[in-house]
Amino acid sequence: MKLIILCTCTSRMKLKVVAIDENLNVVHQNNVQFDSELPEYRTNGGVHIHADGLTVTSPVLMWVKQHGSVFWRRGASETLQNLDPDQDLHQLLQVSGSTGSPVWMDSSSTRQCEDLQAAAGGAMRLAELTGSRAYERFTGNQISKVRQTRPEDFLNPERISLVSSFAASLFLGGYAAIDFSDGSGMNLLDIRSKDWSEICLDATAPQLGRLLGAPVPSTSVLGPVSSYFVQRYGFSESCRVVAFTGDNPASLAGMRLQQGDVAVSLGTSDTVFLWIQQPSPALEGHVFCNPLDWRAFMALLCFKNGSLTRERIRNESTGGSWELFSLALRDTPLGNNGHMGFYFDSMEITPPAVGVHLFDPDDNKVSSDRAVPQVEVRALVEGQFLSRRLHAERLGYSISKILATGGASSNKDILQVLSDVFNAPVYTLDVSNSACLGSAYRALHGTMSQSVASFFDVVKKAPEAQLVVTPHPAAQQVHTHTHTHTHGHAQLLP
Ligand code: XUL
Repeated sequence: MKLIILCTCTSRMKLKVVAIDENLNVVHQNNVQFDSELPEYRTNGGVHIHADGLTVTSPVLMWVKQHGSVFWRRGASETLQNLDPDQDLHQLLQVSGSTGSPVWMDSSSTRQCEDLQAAAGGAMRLAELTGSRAYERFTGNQISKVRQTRPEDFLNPERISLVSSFAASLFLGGYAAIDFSDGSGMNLLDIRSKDWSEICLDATAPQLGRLLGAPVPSTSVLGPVSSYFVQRYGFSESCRVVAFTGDNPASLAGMRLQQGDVAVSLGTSDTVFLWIQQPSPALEGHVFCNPLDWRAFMALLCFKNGSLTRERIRNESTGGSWELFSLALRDTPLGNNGHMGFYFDSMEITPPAVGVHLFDPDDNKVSSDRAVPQVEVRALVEGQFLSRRLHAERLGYSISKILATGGASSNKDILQVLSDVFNAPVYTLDVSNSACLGSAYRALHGTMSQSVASFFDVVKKAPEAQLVVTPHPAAQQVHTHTHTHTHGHAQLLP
């Protein structure tokens, strides 16, 4: 086979890999489960949750997720360039990097967020500049917090990477640039000029521009793969490394999302994202630079209580069985006879709320302990999707067709609820792991002459998304009612 494009992609629980050939066929898929296969890191669900309940970190060498940061110590660049092909990477890298990397679930940097917003002239001004008001998980605020609270980790760093550019650095054997798209999740990048914002850099840490290096378009080729990978793993010397990016931008590529399509990812986090031509940032949601076309943008809404919350209710209400969870959805009516729930097991991102809020048909708040298990299952899933829809509509996004991805997109009963709540048909791709596939497509596109082939030309032979479910004819009526009703729970939709 002439060409294999290999890409890795991390999620909170596991590291995944997909390889495609030049005809876009998936020739290999695999993953490493962090908790069970790398028990030495002692993670739970891939992370360490600290005693304050807000700080969430992961061991750097486990290659976790976006919005994480890696602080390289002085001398690390030299280590990277001279990796000994007779040794494992994790042995060689003991000398570089820091111990715990704050990850996207972290919500402990509120003070740093407030300071950044004050420096930028307010939350809306910061959103106008960087695409988002200050968010705790965004890397600039995390860097600020490390500098203030763990000065020993900030002592003379040589470079600061995102987890995406950290992983690219390993393949490159040198520091890899941060791409515009993942760089948009830092509260530091001016999404219009595509350069670091001086105001934000100054408010975050001294010399930060130098420590981050210049950001590059997500389609950039960064250089040849390092000799370590050639000698130890037999990579071809002509293999090139294309800029790595975050999971949501990679998913946009994997779903070949075009203007007008809306993707709903039901994975580690639930996200709603779409391709937009012009940025109109708001106090809610994010605008990122587009990973496929540097002139365009992507809008993103992120919900922290996604799969983990579905898994908790599955464990508590249906004995850990997805079959019984699905049955509960089939056995309960659209609109759940007026029972409604909002489940924020940990501090939610959109909206910033916490706790379980379950309401009976008369709108009285009831305890989850007394709920009938099937009713609770539907209350959770309908509540999650109602919230996704309300927040997307608030930002003016109209949704007529949904492309679903992420782990839960393989469950047709969950997708039926998604379709009913949005009153829109739902499509999926064969591979539910669109972030990984998207990274492979991006790599293929990156290595071709981009003046000759656009991304969409390169992936035009990829399999089309398949229609999985259409909304029930009564869905619009039922959910217009619940929708109006939901607006009553104003505290959950601040
Ligand atoms: C996006 C975000 C999450 C993480 C984890 O801004 O924080 O989607 O990427 O999936």
